[in-house]
Amino acid sequence: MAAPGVKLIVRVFFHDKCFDGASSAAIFSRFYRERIDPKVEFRYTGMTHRASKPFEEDVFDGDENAIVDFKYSSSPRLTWWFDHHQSAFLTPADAANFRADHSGRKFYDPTYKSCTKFLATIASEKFGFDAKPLAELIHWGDIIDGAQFASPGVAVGLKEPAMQLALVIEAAPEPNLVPKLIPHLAQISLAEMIQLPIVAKHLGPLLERHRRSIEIMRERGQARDGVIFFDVSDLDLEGYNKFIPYYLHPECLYSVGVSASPTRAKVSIGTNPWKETDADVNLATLAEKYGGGGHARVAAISLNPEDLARARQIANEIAETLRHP
Ligand SMILES: [Mn+2]
Repeated sequence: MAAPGVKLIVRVFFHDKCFDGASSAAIFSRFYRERIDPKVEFRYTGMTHRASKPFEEDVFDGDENAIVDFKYSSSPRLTWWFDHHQSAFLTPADAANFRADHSGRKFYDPTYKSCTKFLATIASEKFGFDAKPLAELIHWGDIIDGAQFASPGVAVGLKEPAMQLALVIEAAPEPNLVPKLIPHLAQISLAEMIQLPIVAKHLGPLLERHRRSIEIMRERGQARDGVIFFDVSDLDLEGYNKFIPYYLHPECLYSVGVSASPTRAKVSIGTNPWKETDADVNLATLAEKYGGGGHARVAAISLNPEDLARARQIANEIAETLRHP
């Protein structure tokens, strides 16, 4: 506990532009305030997967420093960690550092479909946190991050408040928007979240862009031997809905896409969630060969923006591998 009148500063690093990352940060904050220390000020830092080292030592500037839904750091200043990504450790040394940790505050389980549900479960079971008021958020965190939608039409239709909020979190062109949403996310309903002016102002234009992106993918996507390939790196389309390829080509098992933004060139690889039982390629392992990572069923490789030609080459190689596994 901090001294009377003094607020503890807790820095929370979370997977940025990701519904699961935002809801993990929100649930962590509510849990911390209710079960660890009520006099706390949270500072949120969104993390994106980049080619270079994600955490420099000087970023851990809180009294406590937490990472949720993102890679481990072996920094002694890291005091809390929750993750479920297969590629959670940048190096074997980081993995060894985690295994040697006995703080009881760093948790990893790649069998969870969402960090949201993992964090809520650990907080309840080990720290007596009441996660019941967050049932809606946990339910949707697991559906969205685990791609457990009933059909491609549900995933692409974006009718539910949770789906609309996920769109704003993933694609709103406003820097540092998600840290402004996190303080509300574990406090009000998802229907109320999308009424917040900072969410509502983005929703209309993003839904329109989403409809346009479906048409672009319809024109660009090439489906062959069970793999959909598309290159949208010449367009401002990063953050497109990753289920559109399967909505347009439900017969395909894998998708491989190339996109670009001012900060990176990106190869995205995915498995059709509605045909998952047919899949036998671990995409995280495949991506790791090219310096990327992710989950068994969805993974990505991020390169520097000037390496777009290399990204295209990698995407073509991976598409060829997936056509003939
Ligand atoms: Mn996640």
